[in-house]
Amino acid sequence: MGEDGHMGGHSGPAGGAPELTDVAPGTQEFSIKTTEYSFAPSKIEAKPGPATFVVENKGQIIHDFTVDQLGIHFNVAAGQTVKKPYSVEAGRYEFYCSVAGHKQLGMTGTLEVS
Ligand SMILES: [Cu+2]
Repeated sequence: MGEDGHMGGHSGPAGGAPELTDVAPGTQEFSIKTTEYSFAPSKIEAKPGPATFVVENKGQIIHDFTVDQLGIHFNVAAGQTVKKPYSVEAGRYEFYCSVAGHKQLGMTGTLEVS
């Protein structure tokens, strides 16, 4: 049992008032797929502010998603999808997998925030 089923999503508006959600206005979400040994896409363009990264590991071994300058770092086990909220500042950054050797094998990309 790996899922706690606590997504809390509502669907279907019930009236004229705007729906309230638990997502802050302006929150942007980026879906990234990873495998041995690459990220797709390898270039992400974001706006400064809250940014949620959703990394799906379609490979056979663990990978992670790391951006040193922004304090982003989380592991994604094989076959898992991990979603993490962060905040990003303007700049051009390298993201990569910090598992030993993986960056050298091609697990890098560019995160451009402007
Ligand atoms: Cu990796």
